[in-house]
Amino acid sequence: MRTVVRIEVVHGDITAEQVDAVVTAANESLLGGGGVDGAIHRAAGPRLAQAGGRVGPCEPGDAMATPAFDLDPPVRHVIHTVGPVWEGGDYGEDDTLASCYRRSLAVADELGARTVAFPAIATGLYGFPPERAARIAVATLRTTPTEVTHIRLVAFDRETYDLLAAELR
Ligand code: AR6
Repeated sequence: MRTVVRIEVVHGDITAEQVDAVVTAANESLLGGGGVDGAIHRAAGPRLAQAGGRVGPCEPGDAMATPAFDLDPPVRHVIHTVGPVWEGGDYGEDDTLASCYRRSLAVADELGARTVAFPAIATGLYGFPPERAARIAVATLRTTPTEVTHIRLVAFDRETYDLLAAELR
């Protein structure tokens, strides 16, 4: 296996991405929540929560797949990953976050997904400092062996966009 060919940052709503798989920043239940998870569940429809309930629960740092249901093609899969709740940084939060990105790529490989969109996992409700999260996201995605060819880092706000763009330079 090689590493990802292309990683780019884009500004916008992840539910509009045209990729094989979208990653959601879920909670352990995989039944849906707020933030990006809420947006993805609204777009995918109620079957997403039912499917999440069947495959979950999911531990922080792990990732699990379901179909994408009502999300528009070409999106076929939702990869649910659970970030760390930020507790100051001394509780393994960095490793858990890196594991979210690694495990999401591994699940994408199992699904045969080649293009994957990621949100800024754990930087919303879970409170992970955005700059530190951007560094971990880019470093992990750059170094993890995978068959995924193209990653789109979807920033919902300007600050996240700028931080990810700076890491990619
Ligand atoms: N597209 C892309 N990014 C988005 C979108 C969107 N539509 N909406 C929000 N973001 P968060 P977490 C950004 O809170 O911190 C849920 O309730 C947001 O601005 O969604 O991992 C789950 O069920 C931020 O940059 O996820 C869990 O309970 C990033 O997505 C909990 O929140 C992540 O923010 C997970 O918290």
